[in-house]
Amino acid sequence: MRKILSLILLCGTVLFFSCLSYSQIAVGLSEEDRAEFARHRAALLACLGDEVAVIFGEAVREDSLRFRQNNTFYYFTGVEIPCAALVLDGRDDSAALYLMGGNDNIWTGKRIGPGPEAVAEFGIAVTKYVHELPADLQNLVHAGGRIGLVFTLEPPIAGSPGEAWRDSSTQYYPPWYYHQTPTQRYRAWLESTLPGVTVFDITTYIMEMRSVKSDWEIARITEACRIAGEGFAAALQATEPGVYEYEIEAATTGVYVREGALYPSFSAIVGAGKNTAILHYPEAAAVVKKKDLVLMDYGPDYRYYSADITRTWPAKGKFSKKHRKVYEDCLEIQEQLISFIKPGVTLRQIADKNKALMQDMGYGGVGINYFHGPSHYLGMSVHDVGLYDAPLVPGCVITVEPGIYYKGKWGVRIEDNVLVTSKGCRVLSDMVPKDPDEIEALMAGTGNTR
Ligand SMILES: [Mn+2]
Repeated sequence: MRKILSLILLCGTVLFFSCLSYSQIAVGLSEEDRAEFARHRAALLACLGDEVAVIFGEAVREDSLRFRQNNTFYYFTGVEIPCAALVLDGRDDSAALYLMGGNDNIWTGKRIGPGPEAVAEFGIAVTKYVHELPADLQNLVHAGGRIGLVFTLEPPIAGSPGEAWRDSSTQYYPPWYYHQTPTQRYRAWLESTLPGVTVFDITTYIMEMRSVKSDWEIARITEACRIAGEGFAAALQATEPGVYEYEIEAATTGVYVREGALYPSFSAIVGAGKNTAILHYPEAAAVVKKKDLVLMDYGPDYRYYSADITRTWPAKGKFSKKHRKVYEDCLEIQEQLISFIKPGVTLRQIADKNKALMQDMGYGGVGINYFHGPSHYLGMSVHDVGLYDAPLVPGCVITVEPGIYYKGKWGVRIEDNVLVTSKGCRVLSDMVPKDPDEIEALMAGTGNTR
């Protein structure tokens, strides 16, 4: 009887937890989600004082890839419908959501339009049709007035606001590629729709808000890290001499998508042999050879929050003496950097410390190392908003990713994601196998991912 009872209990537990994990990937917003987005709007309204701001959502994709909202719009609404807009009015602290109307039952199916369903789903009291936006803005802001706009918009996937869609992108690429950024288009449209109105930038407010993560945001990043752990375990097990680098990527991507991370945080960097020494090696198209190390830098985007993890492992499942020595030194440096992180420290100080540690350990000679920055902010974007010289505060999430490279030959990089706490920091990605013995055990099929 007791056996049957415990069996029932076990089945119940399994069922309970599988339902729990299923509900995590269900489409739609929870009460907690709505409350979080409402807090974000309230915080921006507090910054706006008596001013008005408009935030534009992402347009319909021309490339037929899965729609992904831009980070800023998602942060304030949770809306994943193309061509939406949000108006915040600081004079009465009100918000209005503008949506396209109607369902497309033939091609794309259900789409929430303005009305009671949108009010209930997004928790914004006023919902309207997007075509009402111009007239509403004209009623809200008159000549001589001001309207806030995000001048530095992020690209649809990952990348920090400072990295793409920037008005200064022509300094990196020929100007014909970036004739007009979305921001320039929005701004031009606002200026022609609202003659005599000054359009001002609200990016700074949003950057400050987003650089400190709430518990709700930390939970999403932690979930992204957990999914990464599963993905890397699959990658280790998919590795053997003779496979292509992209087969390792495929094993990982399969796990990410299965776990509800429908986008990657960025394109996978998977390299074997000398490709491990190319920091952002993009092809993932070479064959893994017996004596190679494999380096993978790849994270899932779980419901608009990123993980960014790197691990390095031996193709045949056992580190050579030479590889293991460098791997363990890299790990030692990473552990020292992690123990250095606490409120008040800046990313520049972490980078300086990284370089000093590497030089002390003999990795500063000719042909060795690039000394790339070992840390960047992480959040909705893989290179998230935050300032290089700003003292870290509790709630900041950053990466710690020292790398040791023999230029043109091979390299090791180990990357984890850490949350700055009041006392120091906490590693959010410690479920991803990292200890060399643990990696070898997992590849031999006897390990587990904890
Ligand atoms: Mn990184």
